[in-house]
Amino acid sequence: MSRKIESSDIRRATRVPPGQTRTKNGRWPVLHAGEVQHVATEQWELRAFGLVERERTWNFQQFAALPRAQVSSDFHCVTRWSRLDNLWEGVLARDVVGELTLDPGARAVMVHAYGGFTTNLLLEDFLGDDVIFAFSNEGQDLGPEHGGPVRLVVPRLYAWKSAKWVSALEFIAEDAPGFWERLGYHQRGDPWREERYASKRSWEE
Ligand SMILES: Nc1nc2c(c(=O)[nH]1)N[C@H]1C(S)=C(S)[C@@H](COP(=O)(O)O)O[C@H]1N2
Ligand SMILES: [Mo]
Repeated sequence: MSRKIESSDIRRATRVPPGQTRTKNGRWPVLHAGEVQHVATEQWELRAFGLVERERTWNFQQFAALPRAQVSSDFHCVTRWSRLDNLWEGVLARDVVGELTLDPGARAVMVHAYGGFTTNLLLEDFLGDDVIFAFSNEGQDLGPEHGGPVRLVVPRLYAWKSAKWVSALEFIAEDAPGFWERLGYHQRGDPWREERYASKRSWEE
């Protein structure tokens, strides 16, 4: 049986962050840089490396056997659409990290995706109780356009942190910019604080 988790944002009096507009009738835009990645479940794997005691790789079958959870959460794209009340099912980031022994020096994670996309998260954000590696949305397996067979979902940050076609977790000592962050997007991306762009380019800091 899978645990049910409600993202704390679901209980806010105001659900739509500043500068955002709700998508109508459950519409779910498809957005990414580059090409849709077609990764068959038989090929898919998730690798954990960097500041871990032992590197680890799960194939799809092994990953799907980890404890399951369902997360209800909102999804906010920095291009100003928000899709409320998503039901995701998958494996919590906490439970994935529970399978690893992180080095005490690990402070952040670089999430890698098939196709070369990357995005960075502080460990405290990655280990939020609502962060999930999702197989499905509203009971439907994720198609390739939405990041299937497995995507990350980080409900409390802008959706560019929710890497589709996730392939690896690299644990690192210092936060470092990923794909969009290097192009001027905010290092953290909290939609409630409108952390859309970095005030300075990260390489100038
Ligand atoms: N691998 C990968 N994941 C990605 C992106 C990307 O370009 N590549 N774009 C992000 C952005 S900007 C958004 S808004 C969401 C969109 O997810 P969706 O297409 O399922 O709505 O995916 C995120 N994950
Ligand atoms: Mo986005």
